[in-house]
Amino acid sequence: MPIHNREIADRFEHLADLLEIEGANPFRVRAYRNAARTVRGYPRSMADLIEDGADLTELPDIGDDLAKKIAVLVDSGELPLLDEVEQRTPAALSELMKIEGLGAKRVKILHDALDIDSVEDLRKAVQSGEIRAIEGFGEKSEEKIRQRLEKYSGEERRTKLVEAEEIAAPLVEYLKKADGVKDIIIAGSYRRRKETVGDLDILVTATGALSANSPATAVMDHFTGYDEVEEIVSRGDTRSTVYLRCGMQVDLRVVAQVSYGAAQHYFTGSRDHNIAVRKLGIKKGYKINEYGVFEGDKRIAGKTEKSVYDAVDLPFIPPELRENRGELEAARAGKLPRLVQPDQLRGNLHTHTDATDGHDSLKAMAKAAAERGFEYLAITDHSRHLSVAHGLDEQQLLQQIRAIDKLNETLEKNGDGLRLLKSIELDILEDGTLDLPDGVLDELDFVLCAVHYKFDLSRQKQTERILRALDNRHVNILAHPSGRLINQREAYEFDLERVLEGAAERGCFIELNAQPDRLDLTDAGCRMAKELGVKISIAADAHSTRGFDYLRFGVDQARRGWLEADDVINTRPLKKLLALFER
Ligand code: DGT
Ligand code: CA
Ligand code: CA
Repeated sequence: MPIHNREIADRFEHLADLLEIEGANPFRVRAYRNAARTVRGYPRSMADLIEDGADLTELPDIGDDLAKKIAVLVDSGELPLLDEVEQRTPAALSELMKIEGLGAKRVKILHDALDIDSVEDLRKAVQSGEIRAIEGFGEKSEEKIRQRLEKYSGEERRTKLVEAEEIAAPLVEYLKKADGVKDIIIAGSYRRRKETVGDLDILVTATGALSANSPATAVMDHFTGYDEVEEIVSRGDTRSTVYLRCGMQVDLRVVAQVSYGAAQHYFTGSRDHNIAVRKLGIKKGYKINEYGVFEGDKRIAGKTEKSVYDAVDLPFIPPELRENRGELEAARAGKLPRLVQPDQLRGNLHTHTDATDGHDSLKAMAKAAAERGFEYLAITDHSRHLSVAHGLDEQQLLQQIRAIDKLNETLEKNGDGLRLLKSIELDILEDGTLDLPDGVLDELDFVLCAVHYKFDLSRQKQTERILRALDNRHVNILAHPSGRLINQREAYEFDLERVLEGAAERGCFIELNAQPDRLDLTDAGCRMAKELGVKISIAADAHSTRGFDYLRFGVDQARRGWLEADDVINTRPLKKLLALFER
């Protein structure tokens, strides 16, 4: 079986973790992390690319050395450097790094001081009170670690939506090939576009299947015979559950054509939404389940999803809203939001180039944006404080500004319809001041600012730090407002409501970062912003020309947060957008 991109990426991440713990050169560590990111998100498998004779060094962040390592991994499943590093540094230390608040440095200190090699070791050390005695830790740290350990062990593993897509896409292609399969849909949280999914719930209809003496045997045989199936948990005539090699659970149900809409509705959920809809049915004397809407024994609806909603006198409710968070009431009142759609975005307001930690040049990014039909693209490289990303100082930013002006002239001459906006992703320093002086900020079209370090301030200090940054009249947008990385790093503590109120008062905007591991704001955050009158920028935070693909995940999240086109600043034409940046 060929190795998955995900497996390759995991190995590189693991290697990067261990190297970081060893105190290796940060740029070397970052090289493996960047490679992991490239491989993980790549639409074709490395194994296929190699088989086709493709040159892997053409991929972003993959040089000769990494290309060779990938080739060896695909060929033999081995990453010799990782084996070598694991000889020196216990493999389980990289798991410790996954515990919130324990970076490479602290993991190394724990290892050196107390010989802590695993989560279990850490737990014991916390219980015996040994941590507080280590220099630089103290009682407070020990307590924090204890709390985070509790959370860590209790956490069920959910899969990021982007990874679920990578797992689901080939499976769906495979299922389409089963004898007689007609319709196929992935329901559940996947269809509601939740940022993470627990398992995949797939529904199919098939010709011939489910008639009196024709159970869905062929479809089930085909499903359980999928190459990636590691374990068959249960197998029935209409329903089977398996675990895939990657650990993902998949439920497959074969449903009759007459029940397809009811099944879609039921298995899309959420459970709370279903229960609320079923209650509406009961009021009208109907029974609603996954087979249909019934009046007595008579099926009165259920072939399409719309027919289910029709039966309870409601308009169709988009899956992203189905969380029983007021959508039924809104639907009944004719007040469902007209959710923002991907094609309504006219540009992107968060982009990096190879001047800092992006992979592609200014020109390449502009070209890719023009090809997508963007009206504008803001260049927001990092500022100097973020040295690991080669952040720009004042002179370098001025240089970039001149380059953008020049490129804009060319773009205008060529009639490309794209305008580059001059901006920066400015670091918010610990005291809430900004990383570059006002003078140079005056030269920009707008300013994005963000917290990139000192995540451990108290809630009050962090909130004040951010508000102080927004006080600067040059600042327009707060990027990835909570700093969380899904499954990797929790949000820093701060008062989102106060920050949103502060943004509203100051005429600032909040970013919904579309990177599938950020999606920061959350859906609830989007709704809060909308209620408090703060508009959102759905931004790709593109680090390469392919990075614009992520915008759709941002749109998914915005839709879950009830946002309409008007709530999103980058649905506006350029002139109107620029007017919003006048504070
Ligand atoms: P997940 O997988 O944890 O991300 O979340 P879901 O929403 O995909 O949940 P899952 O896979 O347990 O079930 C899929 C859908 O099936 C769920 O959204 C609603 C429906 N469902 C499951 N169990 C029940 C139930 O006990 N009652 C009702 N009304 N619906 C259920
Ligand atoms: Ca599910
Ligand atoms: Ca399920």
